Parts: sequence; structure tokens; C-alpha cells
Amino acid sequence: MTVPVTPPYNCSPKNLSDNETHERNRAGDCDLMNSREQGRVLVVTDEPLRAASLNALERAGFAVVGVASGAAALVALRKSRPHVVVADASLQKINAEELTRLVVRAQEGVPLILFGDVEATIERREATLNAGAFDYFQLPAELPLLLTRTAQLVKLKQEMDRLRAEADRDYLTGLANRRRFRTALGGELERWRRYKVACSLLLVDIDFLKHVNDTHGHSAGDACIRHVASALRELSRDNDTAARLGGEEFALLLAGATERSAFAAAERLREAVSSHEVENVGFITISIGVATCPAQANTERSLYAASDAALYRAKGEGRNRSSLAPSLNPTTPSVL
Ligand code: GH3
Ligand code: MG
Ligand code: MG
Repeated sequence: MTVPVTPPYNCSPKNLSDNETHERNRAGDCDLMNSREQGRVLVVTDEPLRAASLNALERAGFAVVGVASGAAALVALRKSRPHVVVADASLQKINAEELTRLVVRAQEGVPLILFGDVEATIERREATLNAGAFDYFQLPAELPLLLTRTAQLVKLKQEMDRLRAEADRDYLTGLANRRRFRTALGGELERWRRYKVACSLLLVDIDFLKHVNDTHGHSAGDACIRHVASALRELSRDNDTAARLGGEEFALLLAGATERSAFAAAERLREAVSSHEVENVGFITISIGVATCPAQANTERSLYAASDAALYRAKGEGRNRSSLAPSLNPTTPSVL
């Protein structure tokens, strides 16, 4: 991936007002995708000369965002999601230990390197490591070391991120796995509790897969699983989570969906699956249970249980159908 070249960052003192975020690399800040391979670095300093010497990070090819205070660093951590934070150990309003604690608490796992104009004695480096940062360098003398250490830690963090993403993915379909689904479900219910944003859960099970396996072999059964997975992927939007929960069971967590739109999505999914043949198998069908928060449940557990019970009913009523869970409040009939 090519990364747009950006003009050098101007580090004159007037640029370094407190709480201000300096967009050293606008492409890097606006487009996390572009900067993913390049490596994103957040620089925290209120000292113009040291900021200027750290322009070397950008010249070394990193997407750099610069801020001038601990408070601004916390905002930038969320916005620009850096792979490494490079922070001044002598910021005016916060000491190095406090800053280290803040950064580590705000974004667990992001490596932090400290720098300053004070000599990097053994005692200073030891204190830095004990506080939870990865290293300390004296600038400008040790700038080459800081660049090398940054590059090393960016690689390490990128690898950690890759492994984490891999650990959340189902090996057969590439969908989210049960672990990732659980986290997403918790997130959606939290959004309901805090902001009263609805969400819906579709639980999906392939009909008669055992028969497919017995008749056409296990790899044909796997092809059916991938077929359903690709229909789920096509139907889901950015904020939705399509997951394989295990075996031939799937979930589609729809962010912001009410029962009406969730049921419509279930029907679209069912039709998408049953209207295309699976190679060497033929047509297959799925059954779907639909439940919505808050209409039919308002906790992670009860939403899952309501959708699961609806799926069970869909199977019992003959399969190849979607079934909506009963309303929580019996006096409020279903909108369908
Ligand atoms: P139902 O309509 O009641 O869901 O029938 P079914 O045959 O799909 O359901 P059942 O629970 O009886 O069996 C599930 C089958 O799915 C049996 C199991 O071998 C198969 N299965 C589970 N995981 C996989 C997998 O990863 N690959 C393949 N090929 N088959 C799988
Ligand atoms: Mg099953
Ligand atoms: Mg089944």
C-alpha cells in the first residue's frame, strides 16, 4: 500500500499550545487504513526543539500525530489509535510516571517510549521501565536509538494486533468467532443501557446439515457452512457482527435494528441462502430466531435466550423460516 507523502511538520512554538492536537500527518490521522502498514506514532511534547528533532520520525516513514499535553494525548490515543506513543518525560503539567500510568490505562498494550534532555542514566532507565514504559532516550543525542526502538515496537504492536484479530476470527468462514461475538453483544447491550439504542440478534442454524454430511461428505457440509457465511457477510453492515458460533450455527447482531427491520433482514438472509445452489449439494435452507432489545429482552443473556427459543420454534414449525420472539410486555403486541 502506498502512503501519501505529507509536508514536514512545522514545530514553531506557536504551534504548541496546550490541549492542541497537531496533525503532523493528515493522511495518517484521517485514514487509519492507510497508516496501518506504515505505523502510527503519537508524539507528546510541549518543547519545540525536541518536537522539531522528532520530525525524524516522519522522515523515517511513520504516520505521526503530535500533541502538547497529557490531556490531548488521551484524546489522540482514541482518535488516531497509535501503534507506539513517544512522550516527553518533562511535560510541564504532568510528571513522567503519571503520564505513563494514564497512557497505559487509556489504551492497554500500546508501547510507550519516554524521552527528555536529561541524561539516560541507568537509574533513569530503570525508573522508566518500572513505571511501565518501554524505554527512555536523551534527545537529541540518542535520536537514532529512539527511531530504531520505535520501529521495533511498531512492528511488535502490529503483530500483536494481527494475532488478536486472528484469535477473533473463525478459521472456516473468516467470520467473527464466538469470543468476538460475545464482546460485540456486550457492547451493543451497553449501548442500549447508556444511549437507548436498540439492537437485534438473529440466531441461524442450517437445516438438515447432518443429512448433507451423510449424503455428500463432510467437505460438502463445509461448503454449506461457507455458503451461509457469505450470505451473512453480504447482508451485514459495518456496525453489525456476523459470527459463526460453532458447528453450523451462526449469529447476526444488528446494531440499531428494531424488530421490524431485524425480521426483514432475517427474511432477506433466508432467501439469499435458499435461492442459490451449493456446488455438489444443491439448494439448502436455514432457520432463524429473531429477538430485539428492548422489545423482547434487555440483557445479553435474555436476548440470546429469546432468539434461541425463537429459533427452536422455527425448527419445530417446519424449518426454512424466521420466527420472532414474543414481546417482553404481553400488552404490547408484536409490530409484525
Ligand atoms: P436441524 O435441521 O435440526 O438443524 O438438523 P441438522 O442435521 O442440521 O442438525 P443436528 O444438530 O442434528 O446436526 C448438526 C450437524 O452439523 C451434525 C454435524 O456433523 C454437522 N456439523 C457441525 N459442525 C460441522 C462442520 O464444521 N462441518 C460440517 N461439514 N458439518 C458440521
Ligand atoms: Mg444445530
Ligand atoms: Mg442444523
